[in-house]
Amino acid sequence: MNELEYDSRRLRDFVAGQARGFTRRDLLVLSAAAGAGALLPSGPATAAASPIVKPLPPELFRSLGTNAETRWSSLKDVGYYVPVDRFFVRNHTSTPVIEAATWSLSVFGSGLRGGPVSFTLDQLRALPAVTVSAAVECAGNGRSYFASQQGNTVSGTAWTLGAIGVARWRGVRLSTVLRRAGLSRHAVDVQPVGLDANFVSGGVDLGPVRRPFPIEKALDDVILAYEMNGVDLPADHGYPVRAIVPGWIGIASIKWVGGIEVSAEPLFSPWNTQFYRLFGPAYPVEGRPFDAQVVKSAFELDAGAVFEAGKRTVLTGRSWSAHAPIRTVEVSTDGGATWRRARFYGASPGHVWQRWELPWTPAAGAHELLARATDAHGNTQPDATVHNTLGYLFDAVVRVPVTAA
Ligand SMILES: Nc1nc2c(c(=O)[nH]1)N[C@H]1C(S)=C(S)[C@@H](COP(=O)(O)O)O[C@H]1N2
Ligand SMILES: [Mo]
Repeated sequence: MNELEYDSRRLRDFVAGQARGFTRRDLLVLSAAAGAGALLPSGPATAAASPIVKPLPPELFRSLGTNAETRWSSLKDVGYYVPVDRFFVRNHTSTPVIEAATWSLSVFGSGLRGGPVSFTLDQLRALPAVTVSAAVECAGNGRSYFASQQGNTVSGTAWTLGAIGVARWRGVRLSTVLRRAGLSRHAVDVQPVGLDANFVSGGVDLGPVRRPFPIEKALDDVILAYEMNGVDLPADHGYPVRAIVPGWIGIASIKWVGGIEVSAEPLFSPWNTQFYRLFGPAYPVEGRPFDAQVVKSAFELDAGAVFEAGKRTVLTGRSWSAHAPIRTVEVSTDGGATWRRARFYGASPGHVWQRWELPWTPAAGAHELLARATDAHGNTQPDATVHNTLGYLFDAVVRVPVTAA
């Protein structure tokens, strides 16, 4: 699927007002009512329950409201896959409690030949299963660097680089489910809908978390996952079933899926109109839609890490691109003055990310570490990312301060 083509087609539909469920006028009204600050999550629906169920020990996570990001230092000496105990969580509201025994998935809409079809968890598990290696990465991963490195003003969760995780997801291909449900050849868009609480922004109830993708992507590599790293999907990651949309921004991978709309007309939701579009001086007033992730790199350490001066150490990290396998990673330990090529190690199933290492013997004092990756299509990381007001797709080289003493 050519995402650029899809995005520009949907942009034309949107501007032409062919946006059932969410119009350009709604967007303008909401944007005016809400203001930039109100684009932040409104917090847990009830004060009693934590928005996240699993423990969030500070050595593994940085808590950010209803969300928690992985500490990169916690990925050192951890294999290719991110264990559930340190996998980041991004919740618009709170992790819901869902009983698998009473749960069912309803597939419905004008893109089916007949009426709605529902599936129990046992029925989904009885369908042919696949296992895929894929990342879930928030579109806002790295957002805080717009402010700290570039002096830009952005709104949204102030992630560093910990809003990504790679896991082995097992489930059923969405194509299998759609065909069983009676897919019509007129279907154009598919939209999973979450069972978590409606998202309220600026006093406006935007309904359940949902975001459409084109039928071409749905039939290509999307799965409905019920296992993560060999165990039942944990509550925070979408139990009992979530979508996994490889290569696309995390919001496409809807958790706690209760329904899937299959439509013969383009679908729109606040999550592809009001949010998850590029707004700002460099973009059209209606914003530029996007779906795919960009190239990024991270060191497996936390900013401010302290090394022993004069002692050889091995810097490690990971780089990733949604478009192609990583081809090279260059590292600078002197603020970008000189660069060395990092050595790749380890298997990379699915080429979701690439692990790398580089020896370094730091002199006493302050240092700035930088890593810059290039993928096999030549996509690389710029020195600065073009500003967008919601702080998405930060792909610039991150400067990591460390010291040796
Ligand atoms: N139903 C539902 N699905 C959702 C979300 C949500 O709040 N509700 N958050 C989305 C966003 S923005 C991201 S980045 C990913 C995060 O997945 P994780 O919490 O399993 O890491 O889930 C997506 N799916
Ligand atoms: Mo996200």
